[in-house]
Amino acid sequence: MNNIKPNEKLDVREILKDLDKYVPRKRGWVWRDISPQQIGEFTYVQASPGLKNYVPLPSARSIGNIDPQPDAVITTEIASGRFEDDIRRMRMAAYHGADHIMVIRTAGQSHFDGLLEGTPQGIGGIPVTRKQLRAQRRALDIIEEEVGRPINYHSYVSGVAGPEIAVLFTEEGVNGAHQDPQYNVLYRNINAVRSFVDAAESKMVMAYASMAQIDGAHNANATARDAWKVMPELLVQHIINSRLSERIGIKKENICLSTVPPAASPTPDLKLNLPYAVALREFLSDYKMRAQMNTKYMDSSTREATVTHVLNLLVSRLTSADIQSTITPDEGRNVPWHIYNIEALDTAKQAMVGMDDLLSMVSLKEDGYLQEKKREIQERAVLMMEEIIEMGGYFSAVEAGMFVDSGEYPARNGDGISRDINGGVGAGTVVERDIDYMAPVTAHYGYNNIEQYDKSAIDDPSSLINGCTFEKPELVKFIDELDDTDNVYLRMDKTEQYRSGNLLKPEVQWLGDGTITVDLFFPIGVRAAEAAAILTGKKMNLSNVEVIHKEILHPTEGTRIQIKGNVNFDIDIDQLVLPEEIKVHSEDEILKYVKDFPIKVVAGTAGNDEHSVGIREVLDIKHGGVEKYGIKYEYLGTSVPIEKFVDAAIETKSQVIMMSTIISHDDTHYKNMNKLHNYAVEKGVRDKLILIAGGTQVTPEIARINNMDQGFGRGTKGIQIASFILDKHREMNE
Ligand code: Z98
Repeated sequence: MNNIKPNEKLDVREILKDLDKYVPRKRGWVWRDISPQQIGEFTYVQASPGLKNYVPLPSARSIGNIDPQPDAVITTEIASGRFEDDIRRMRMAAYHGADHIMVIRTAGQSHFDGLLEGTPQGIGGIPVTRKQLRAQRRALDIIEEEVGRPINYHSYVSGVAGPEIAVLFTEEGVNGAHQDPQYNVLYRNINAVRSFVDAAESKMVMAYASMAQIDGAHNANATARDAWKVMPELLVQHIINSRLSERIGIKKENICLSTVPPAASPTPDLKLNLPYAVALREFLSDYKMRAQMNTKYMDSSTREATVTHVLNLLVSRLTSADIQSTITPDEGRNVPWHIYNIEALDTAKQAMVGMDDLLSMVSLKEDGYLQEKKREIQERAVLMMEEIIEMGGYFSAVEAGMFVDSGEYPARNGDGISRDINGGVGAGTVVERDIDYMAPVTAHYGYNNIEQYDKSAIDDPSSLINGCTFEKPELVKFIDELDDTDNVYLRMDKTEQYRSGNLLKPEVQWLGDGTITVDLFFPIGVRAAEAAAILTGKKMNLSNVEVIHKEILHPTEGTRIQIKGNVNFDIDIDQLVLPEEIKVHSEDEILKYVKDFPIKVVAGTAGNDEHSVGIREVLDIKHGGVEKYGIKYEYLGTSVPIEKFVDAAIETKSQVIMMSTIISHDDTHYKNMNKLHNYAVEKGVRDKLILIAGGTQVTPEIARINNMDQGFGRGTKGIQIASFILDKHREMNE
């Protein structure tokens, strides 16, 4: 199982087998090994070692398929509701450069006051249960071997069950978590005292497990009316949580600020975001930056989201990012699509590599607007901190509604979030520890009074009970499934035919979901276009048709619409007819061969055929025709008599004839091929010539049946023809 190969599917049933006995391989967060890399002729400065197995960026095709990896850990959030499907997406993500997989807990799981067990299906996330965590960590243990780089697994430690979750995460080898009591207080209305006490315990456990901790300041961004107005408060929130974490014992290198550029274009993006980023990094330089995109200003346009993402990445490169998060436009669509995870990862990788070592060429100005604005943000933050202290501290400040007010501090609009210190979920549940209180567990915050039982156990309290689950995984109680109507086995049985059978369906998030998108344009205004799009989907036999994106191109001239819907058919893999695979050699290999054995081609369009565009494309250097690979050619023009091809080949001492034959009525193309072959035989040169026919109706099979050495159809590239010529020439001269 651990030796999975790239050409084998990950078998989720194998991962679930004997899961009760699986122990994660390691604990703790892993940063990338940052070091300059020489890849081909390029040197990358802000870089990390390459992967064993990967999928490079599309354009790498023309750059030796290189896949340079940037310095920052790259995150993707994966949680479709079904962890078994997410595992496959994680593997795809790892191949594209993700080494931080965040799983989102199902809608508002902070409201749960205990742990869930089994594998129920989630909504907008997965119900993070022990079984799901263990299965996913086990899958990642395999995937990280495959790509040759550690992969960090991450979720959230929040809600009134926060400490229990921190313990669960430690036991299951989770490597990072969001933990910020301010999140509980402000956004989940959990009692403030309870939240800070729980945070102390949770952070202590996370420190023990060397987990990376990410704060929740960015939620102020997402919640505020105008996200750029809360910049001073963001600094305050970061400071409160990171200092708390440090005091409790989390190593500075594992304390990460969740920083989000507060504005997005059409605001003057960089004029707001860059001074903010500089202010933040200057104030909190001891800690790590987890840079995430601004989700508040992300809509359903993938194009717009990508531009915002790239501008955010520019800010990261002009300042710093230790973790570069990627958020997908799914946020605006409420459908987690595999493809958008991968697109966002590629955007991050491409932009970061593209902006490698930027600061060796440009620098941030040390005077003027940038510095003044930075200072202004910092001053506002310091003033806010001072006022909080004057008010009597954090709890009083929250009560007074100091946070997420729509005014830019010190301006106040009186609409901030206000929480009563005695109110909220879990109010009144914090009690002082009794004088003889004792908890014989590893990683426990505060007064524990071990010495009353055994002084020698002070540094190792769990020795009093022969070790706890942190040291002895066999003590962990593994509960498999609690719900016999909603669990992974039932879900997998339902889709088994798509897993191990020969059926296939298009998919966006779950195996066999049958969902597709269709891009449409209607020459009409948006309301009518929307209705027309839905009807189009229905007429295409799609079910559950929904508009997921619309863009006005002109109020009356036209609207772009994207719909999604489900297909109700299966594709039988055994019935698929796959076109013949055309082997290609590398550019260098062909160039070298042709240098050693010069090759000449005569080419033209046959008989009465005047269609010369296709043949020119595969001949001329401009679009990568055979000329690009050192092959010389003699172009005979259009409507070339068949005999002339052979006579010209003899005359010019060419080894290859490339005959284009587009016209196909009356089987002209078949006839041309046979005529060419027969004439070459008649002239006694057939065994010395490579005969190639090309054209829109030509397939390799048709050409070979009709006595050609090979045929090439629509979409052929010069390198495919050059590769064939190389192989055939080599074979003939052996
Ligand atoms: C991110 N997905 O930051 P619930 N704690 C903190 C959080 O920021 C969040 C939760 C807990 C984005 C933002 N953040 C989502 C500090 C959520 C989640 O209540 O179980 O959903 O807690 O990557």
